[in-house]
Amino acid sequence: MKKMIKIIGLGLWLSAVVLSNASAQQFGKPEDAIKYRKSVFFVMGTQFGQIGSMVQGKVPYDPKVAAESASVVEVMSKLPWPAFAEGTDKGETKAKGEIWMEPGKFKEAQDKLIAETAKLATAGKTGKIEDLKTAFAATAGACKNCHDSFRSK
Ligand code: ASC
Repeated sequence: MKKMIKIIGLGLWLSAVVLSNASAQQFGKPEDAIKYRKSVFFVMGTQFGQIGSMVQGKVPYDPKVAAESASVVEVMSKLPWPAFAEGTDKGETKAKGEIWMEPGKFKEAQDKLIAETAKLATAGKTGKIEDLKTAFAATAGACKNCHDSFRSK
């Protein structure tokens, strides 16, 4: 029992570290913020693509790999947002001005992605490809929803 409380305590502490770190991230230069968020999206997209290949039958389903990828996607989904700081709308970026003109709508799209990737991580842990398929489609919908409004082609 004591051990369980310790483990739960550690889990809460780790979540707090990840969340506070995600929200407190600071950048020296606008181009660093742009590079950071693009790096996060690149890792997220690569790991998500790995799950996509499995649910689309392009590569054999490996439950362990899929579960790990889904967990990485879940963590990544929390990280890019502070990097859309004021003054980072220009440069090597496809970010649309709407991000800064409609912050409420942008925040909603972030929250939707974070919620869907949490479900993706849960689905990854069931070891059932059907669960993964459903969660993959919902997460892809959240990606697309945000890209349609906030990323230029
Ligand atoms: C992916 C990926 C995206 C989304 C998006 C969904 O695999 O890299 O950006 O899915 O294409 O429509």
